[in-house]
Amino acid sequence: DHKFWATQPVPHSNEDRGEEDGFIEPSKPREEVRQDPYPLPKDFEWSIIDIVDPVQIKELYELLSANYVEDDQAAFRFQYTAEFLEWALKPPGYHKEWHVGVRVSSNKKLVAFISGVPITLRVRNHTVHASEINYLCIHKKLRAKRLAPVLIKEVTRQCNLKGIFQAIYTAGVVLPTPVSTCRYYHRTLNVPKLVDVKFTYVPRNMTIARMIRQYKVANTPHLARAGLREMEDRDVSAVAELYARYMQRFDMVPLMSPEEVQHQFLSGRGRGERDAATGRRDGQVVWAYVVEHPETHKITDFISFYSLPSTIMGQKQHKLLEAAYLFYYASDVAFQDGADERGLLKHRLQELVGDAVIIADQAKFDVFNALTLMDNPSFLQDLKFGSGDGLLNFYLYNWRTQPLAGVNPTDDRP
Ligand code: YNC
Ligand code: MG
Repeated sequence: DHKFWATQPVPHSNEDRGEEDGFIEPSKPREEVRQDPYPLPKDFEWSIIDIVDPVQIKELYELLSANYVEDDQAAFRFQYTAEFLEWALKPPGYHKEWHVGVRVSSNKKLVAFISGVPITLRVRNHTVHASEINYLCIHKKLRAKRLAPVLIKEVTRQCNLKGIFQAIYTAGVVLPTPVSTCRYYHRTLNVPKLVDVKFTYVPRNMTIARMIRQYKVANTPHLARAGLREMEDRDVSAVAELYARYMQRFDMVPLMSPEEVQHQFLSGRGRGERDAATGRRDGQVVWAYVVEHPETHKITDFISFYSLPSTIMGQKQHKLLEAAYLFYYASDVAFQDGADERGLLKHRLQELVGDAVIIADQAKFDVFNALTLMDNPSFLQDLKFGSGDGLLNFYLYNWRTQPLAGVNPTDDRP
């Protein structure tokens, strides 16, 4: 049983979702929201983390790199970079009060964190102004002390004070009650390293040499001649329109203003010139490309991915697993009548994401990851992504809706 979650405005089972989409608890006027912070155990104090301050971002980076999410075997742990955190936590309209830290009172050491950032979601036919909750982390020495519920209630209070009463969050763990569940898929790039660090293995009846050939990718993107190029500032409005139109296909999507498009796809592109060999920039977090039609100069497609390395634990030779994650994409092929039925969209997405895989390989990523969401299931297998053992559950706070098309975690394995 869930002592904490039982008290929260979330569906307690799929039968508890009701007929009509909408809130579970009504919003409150600001003066009715609790005004004082929730009490912490003695010796601890609340601390708003100022992400603009290099000292504080480093403290957060250090807390997460030692204590954040690990895989089930405790072989890999996410290692968010300072640049990544700055990108993730400072979207347009962010509130510094939603970056909630806990420090030890005596020495001010940062020992816990939770964050929210504003997001506008469309859930089926409703627009929901919500908070995206992420980076909940408690130092390993303070686990299982019921501190997580206090952090969650405090960030909820901070959201409520800004007039936000709904949230979206994801977790590997199953809580009451996922609105959707996705599986992770992995596209091997650096075969020898992934085998060395036991991210993958050489199957029986296979040799490493054959495996290297199997996962070899081309040197240059196939759509280069069709107008594939890096996204630039001048593309923001075209990409925002293409994104908005394409995302109409799905039941739960973030709606993005041009400012948000600029932030999500361009603000994390790093500093200075791209490295001649890898195409990477210093501190680059996000890679975004568009296809500009050679004659009409219309932006017909866009594709993006981000960099999120993991620490490899207990390994001498390799310390860091360089992983690229498929992010958003869109293609105007989707708007042609019958494109889905004729397989045109599937083919185009295969080219587009296949090129992202090539670019990531050039940029020396070891693996390219994707979830079974959006149109991903249509091309994952053809692009040699293999199903992983990780699942990601999606949750909505204080919002009722029927479960969303996703994956049944028990029957989607090939
Ligand atoms: C989790 N991931 O079930 P019950 S994901 C939510 N999300 O409560 P304690 C979680 N709840 O079951 P610990 C959770 N994990 O008794 C556990 N819980 O009702 C619940 N790991 O608390 C759990 N980061 O403090 C139980 O547990 C209660 O010391 C137990 O701390 C948990 O960011 C944790 O995986 C996860 O750092 C902090 O294990 C700790 O174990 C840790 O005794 C490694 O807590 C890092 C890690 C989680 C990544 C993420 C999304 C978080 C969403 C939080 C919910 C947001 C709700 C919406 C709020 C805004 C509303 C508005 C407006
Ligand atoms: Mg605890």
